[in-house]
Amino acid sequence: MQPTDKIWFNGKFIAWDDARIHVLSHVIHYGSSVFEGVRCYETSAGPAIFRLADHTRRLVESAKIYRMSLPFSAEEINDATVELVRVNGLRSCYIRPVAIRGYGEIGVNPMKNPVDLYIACWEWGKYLGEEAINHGVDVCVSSWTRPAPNTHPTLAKAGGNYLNSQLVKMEALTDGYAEGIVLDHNGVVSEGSGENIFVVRDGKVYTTPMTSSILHGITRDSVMRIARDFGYEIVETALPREFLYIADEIFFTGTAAEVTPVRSIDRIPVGSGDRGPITARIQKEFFELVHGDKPDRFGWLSPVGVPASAGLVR
Ligand code: PPE
Repeated sequence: MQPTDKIWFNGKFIAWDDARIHVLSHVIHYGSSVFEGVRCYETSAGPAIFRLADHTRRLVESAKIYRMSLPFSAEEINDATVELVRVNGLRSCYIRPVAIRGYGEIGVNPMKNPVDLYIACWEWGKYLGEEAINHGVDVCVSSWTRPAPNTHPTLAKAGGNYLNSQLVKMEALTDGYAEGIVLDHNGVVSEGSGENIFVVRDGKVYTTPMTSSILHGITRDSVMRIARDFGYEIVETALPREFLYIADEIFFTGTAAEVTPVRSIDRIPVGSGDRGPITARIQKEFFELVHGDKPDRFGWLSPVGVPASAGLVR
């Protein structure tokens, strides 16, 4: 990770190296954080943040689920995010807002601890590799299961949820795969360790529903809207594991993963074993939209303005 100049902390910009917390902060012991992952893309009109308001909304909602009162409004968080990217003079980056239960008391009850909000950003390339975007990744079905309903709420993007994701990811990597697909407590497909999943069969585009223990991804929503625009039928339904083995095409979506094709599952080739045509079409449209190569017809981009490094604003 390449450090940048500033991190936003509770309304102020602080130096990257000063963004430290005490070892007895509540979050360290009990996983009590909610966070977001947002991307800012380079466009011909300068950097632009992709679906910022939707990410901030999900952050606020994740906090709400955990009875965490954020010390800043959605509007203030949006403004701070834009300002952070500008102050760091980045043309493109990954942005990580994170709200933590901080230092004060120890014990499960988090309600006496302060809630601290940080926003950091840094340059982050392709999540599953450059080659992955063009030719796809080899993945497995994980031996782990996603949290059951009414255990760890998966619609909250909470730090603690990622213990499950880490088990999935480590197992997949150890066994020679790029990623793992996790089943839910009913044994049907949920999602990847950090991505939603789409399956194409007979020209229809399938994705797993909110009731399959997924995070309701913002990239997932973007891809559904793009695919609908193209006239594809979108089917949001529970998918049996073996549906993956007879798919024509499969791809992952996520802020970090963007739109990444899957070329094999458990060493069984998906379709031709390379990126499929519908995946390629959706992926191309996605990248053109995020980079502003096409008019922003969905209103997804928040322009950052002139980078501070250009010397015009500080
Ligand atoms: N499911 C999970 C479990 C998940 O973590 C993500 C994002 C998604 C689906 C896709 O959601 P969205 O980004 O809104 O399209 N995972 C983030 C964290 C990745 C990481 O390694 O950290 C991300 O992609 O930013």
